[in-house]
Parts: sequence; C-alpha cells; structure tokens
Amino acid sequence: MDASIQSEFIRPRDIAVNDSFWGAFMERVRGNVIPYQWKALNDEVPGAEPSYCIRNFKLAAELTHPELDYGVPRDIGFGGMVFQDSDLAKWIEAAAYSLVWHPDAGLEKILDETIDIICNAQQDDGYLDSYYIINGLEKRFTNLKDNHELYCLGHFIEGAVAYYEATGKRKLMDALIRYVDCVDTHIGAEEGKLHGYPGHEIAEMALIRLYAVTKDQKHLKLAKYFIDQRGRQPLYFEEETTRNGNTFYWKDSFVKYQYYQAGKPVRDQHVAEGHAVRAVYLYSGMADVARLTEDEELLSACRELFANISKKQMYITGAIGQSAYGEAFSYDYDLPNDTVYAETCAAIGLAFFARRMASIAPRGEYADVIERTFFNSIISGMALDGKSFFYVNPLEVLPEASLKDRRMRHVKIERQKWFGCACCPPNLARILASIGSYVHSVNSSSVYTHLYVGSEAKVSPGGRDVKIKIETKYPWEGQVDISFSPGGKAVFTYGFRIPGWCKSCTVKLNGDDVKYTLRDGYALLSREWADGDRITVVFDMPVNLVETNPHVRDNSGRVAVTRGPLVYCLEEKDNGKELFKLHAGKTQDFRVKYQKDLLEGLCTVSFTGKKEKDWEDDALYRSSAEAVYEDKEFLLIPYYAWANRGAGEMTVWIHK
Ligand code: FUB
Ligand code: ZN
Repeated sequence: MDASIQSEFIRPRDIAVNDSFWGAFMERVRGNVIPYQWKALNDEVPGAEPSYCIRNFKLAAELTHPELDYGVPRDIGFGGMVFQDSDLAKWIEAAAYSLVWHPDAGLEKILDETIDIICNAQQDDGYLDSYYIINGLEKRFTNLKDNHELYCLGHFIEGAVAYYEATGKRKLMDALIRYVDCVDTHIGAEEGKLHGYPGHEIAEMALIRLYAVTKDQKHLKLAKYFIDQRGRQPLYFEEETTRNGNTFYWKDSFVKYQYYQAGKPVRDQHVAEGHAVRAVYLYSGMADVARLTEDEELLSACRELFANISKKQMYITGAIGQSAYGEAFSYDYDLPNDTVYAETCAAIGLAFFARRMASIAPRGEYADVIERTFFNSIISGMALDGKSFFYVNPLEVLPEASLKDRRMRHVKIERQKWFGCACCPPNLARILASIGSYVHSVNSSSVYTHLYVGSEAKVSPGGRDVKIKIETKYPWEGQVDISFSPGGKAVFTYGFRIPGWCKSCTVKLNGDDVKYTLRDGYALLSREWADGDRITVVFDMPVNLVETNPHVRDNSGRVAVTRGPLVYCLEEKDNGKELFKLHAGKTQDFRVKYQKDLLEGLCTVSFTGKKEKDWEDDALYRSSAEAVYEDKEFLLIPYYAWANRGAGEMTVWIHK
C-alpha cells in the first residue's frame, strides 16, 4: 500500500458549495426533504403511513425514566420496521450537514430537543435501540442477523459525528460512545462474548468515522473485528439461529448466507454478492479498515470487489443491484433494464465505497464512479421539487408492464411521496447535503480534486491553509476554473481528475499552456503555488454514443447517449409511445441545447434517428423481411430528470 498517495477527503465544514447545479439539489434537501421528513418522523403527514419513529423514542424514554411524560400511552408498542430508528439517525445526519451549509437556529433547537429525547431513552449500560427497549431488553443481541441493532448503531454514530462536527455539541456523540462500549462488552472475539457481527453492515465504516474523532483504538478494533469475523466458520448466524430459535428468511435459497455477505470470510470474497446496500456498506468499511491497518490482503479484496462491480455488475447510470429478489446483485454481465432493482441507497453506498478507494489511491476509476453515481442514479431518486422519491431506479419503463407484470411490480413509474420502508429519501438527503465533502482530498504534500463542484474550500496540505475556489457550469459546460490562495506561497502537488468520459481537454495555468503529468486519470502539477494562481481546464464534452461489452445480453445491439458525466434517456412525453421501435441510426448530427425552462433548466440532446414503421397488416408474425424505417426526431433529457412530467415510457438504451 503506497501511503504517500493516500489522502483524506475534506469534511462538509471545510467547503462552501455555491454550485448552480448541486446547490439546487442541496436547497431541495434543505427546504423540502428535511422539513418533510421531520413531519414524517412525527407522523404528521396526512395520508402517509405513520413512521412512529419519534413516538418510539418518546415511549422508550418514558419506559427508561418513568417520571418523564411525553404523552405517549405506555400500553402501545413499538411501531414501524425493526430498523425504524435509523430513519431518525439519517435525518439527524442530513440536518447536521444542512446546518453547516445554512445555519438555522430553529432547526438546531429541534435537533437538540430530539437528541434529549434519544438520550433519555438510553439505558444505564449505554444500550440505545428503541425496538428492544420497548419490546424487552432481555431479547437484545439475539438476532444480529436480521434485527438491525448494529445497523441502527452505525447510522446513529454517523448522525452523531456529523452533528458534533457541525455544531461542536457532543451530547449525542458521547451517548453513542457509551452505546459502542455496551456493544463492545457483549460482542467481540474475546472469550465469553458473542462472536457476532452486523446482519446489515454500516457499523464498520461508522466506527471508523467515530475513530477519526476519538482516536480511541477500541473503535478501530471493533470495526476490524466485525470485518474479520464475518463469514468465518463456525458461522455465527447459524449458531445464533439455532440458539435463539430464529429463522433464516432465505433458508431455501442460494443466497442463504450470501445475502449477508457471510458465505465466506471477506478476504475470500471476489465477486459482489447478496443484498446490494449491505454489500457496498461492507466494502466501504473494509476499505477503511484496510487503509488504517495497512492490510494488503483486505485491500486486495476491496480492489477485486470494486473491479467486479464497476466492470461487470454496474449499470451505466452507476446503479447496482440487478435483482429484486433479495434487493441484490445477481451475476456478472446480467444487467436487465426493466426488471432491475437499482435501489437508490445502493448507488449511494457505491459512492461511499468509491470514495474510500479514492482515498487509498487517487485513481480515475474510483472517482469516475463517484461522479457517475452522483449525476445519474443517485439524483434520479428524487423529484426535481424534492417532494417525491424513487426506491427503484429502472433504465427502461413501460407503464403497463409495471401495472400488470409481476416481474416489474417493484418498478414504480412515478416517484412516491414516502415509503413504509423509508430508507432511501433520508439517505439521499444525507449524501446530497454533504456533496462538498466529495470534492477534494488532501495529504501532507498534495491536494486532489475529484468532483467539479462550484465551491470555496479550505484545505491544508502539510498543515498550511490553502483556499481553493472552483467556478464552473459543469455538467452543462466543460470549463472549470480553479483558483488558489495559499496566503502567500506554498509548495504542493495539485492533482485534478481528467474524467474517464473525456477524450481531450486543454489545461492552462494563469492563461498559459502548462505541462502536467498524467497519472491514473489525474493531471498532476507540482510547483510553488501563489495567491491568484488559476488553472483553467476545458473538458471537451461532445455527445457520445456508448455501447456495452458484448457479454451483456440486454444491451446487445443498443447504444446509450451520454454527454459529459450525464447519461441521457428518451421519454414518451418527447418521443411518443413504443420507444423500443426507435433506432439511433448512423447520425452524428447531435444538437445540444440548454433549455432554462425545462425541468429546472438542463441541456437536451436531439438528433434525427429512425423509427421502425408498423406493418400493413395486424399479423403477429411474418416471414422475415427488411424492416422499413422513417426518419424520427429524438429529444433526450438527462436520465436524472425523467418522470418529472407524469407517467410514461422511458428508455436509456436505444437500438443502434
Ligand atoms: O434493511 C435496511 C434497509 O431497508 C436496506 O438497506 C434497504 O435495502 C431496505 O431493505
Ligand atoms: Zn433505500
């Protein structure tokens, strides 16, 4: 492992985002998603399934401190999913990032009051999961496989650290440190402890995040233990199931253990398997632990898993999880577009994994995936008004099939206001509110820029504060201006990513051509930087027709339209019904137009393609004959913006 190229991504508080594209998404999160979710968590959204989340915590607090009275009748039970607590944790995390971006005393007061309720529910020994506090503490830690205690712990750690970093307030983080101590007393490698690990990963990477603040080896050790123990024989999930009379939901299935990435020790896993969100959360934790413990074998597993996903199991949009069965990966080169699962949370988790790999080594293959997921499969999860959401992100939709064909039942044709299992909207909120922290990473001698987001950041290569300002109209235009203020002069290497989609670019320093070194997809400039130094890079951003490796049967003979980081799609609204009759033809006559009044402002791509004509009779079959085509004007919009104008057909892939 080459420590000299490792770098730490900046935190949200190190950067002020003022990007015209991403700022709008952050504002949707701040203005709509966070207030709306707060109402949802309090069961105040008329017509929506109640969340019970705040009520659960109030009840848990009343049970812990009988003198408290939040007005929740004691005889009602826990409501919602077993992992309902995680919705609140994710909301806290998103709200914390939003406070950094946009201070709001009212929101901070709500957070403080909510944190008081959560902390009032905490047990003397630190335990803090409302499901078991309400349902009986004697049952805690009896079903790590399915009951999500360690998942909720992980999300709460993430929320607590984010709130601490945003406000300096430690109350929730200290509560979580006590909860981690409690878990550590019961679970671990030592004799007498349960040799378990999370059924749904996230605690691994969350503990590393906590470790970054506390520097307490115990936190790193527990994360490492969770990773090392997973999939080892005798298999803990089998033991636990037998001991506690649990069941294996997937018992008759080939994914019985793989669903949880527990079929083998993680170092022996080479192919991404099982529940996609679980998988990429695990791999993120593995990458963190590999970096901090300099574990080459673990890193090698991470590299193989990343390559397997990005080269064999990832959609062009950055979506992952092909199969609705188990919300899971399926197998190499299986990329069906219409039955796809592609959970929003899975794309988010892939961005987490890619970010951690980029932190280990600045390689374009990692940051390209971050960019691909952000611009396509992550933001497709949210409507442009920030008020409705996709859980599943298909690449091809036929509304009638979603209504009538069971194989597509999970594929909604319009975004939903909320979900009984509301994992995706708050996950979207937390990643979009923290997008600034994906822009740069830093080490003692270098600064790397991975994403081009209009912003002003403070980075400190070698402990010296340097301000970096990015100005750009990306993704609509390829020009990015990057200026530096080191407060005098400072020597460091600046590396900026040349996106994988870009075939040519020009780079100027203070208006002059400049020589740079190209390494692993990054342009590197090592020099003494002075106040006012400015790099201007122009990435050529032509429309591109992309095809898929021939092993992928679903895209055989088909192309997708891309421009810069954006994948485009055809919608019925612009192109009529039966999109599958459309053929791109040999056209190169692409027209790109910025349309400020369409879908909150975006570049459309249009060109003249072909449409297969109907037959003259209504036969279902005929002897093979030359198809007849007519010219057809195509209008494509960026994939992320689909389904914002009512229901209709959509496709990313078009016949060649
Ligand atoms: O199990 C918790 C979350 O709910 C998962 O990450 C999602 O896939 C959904 O099943
Ligand atoms: Zn989700």
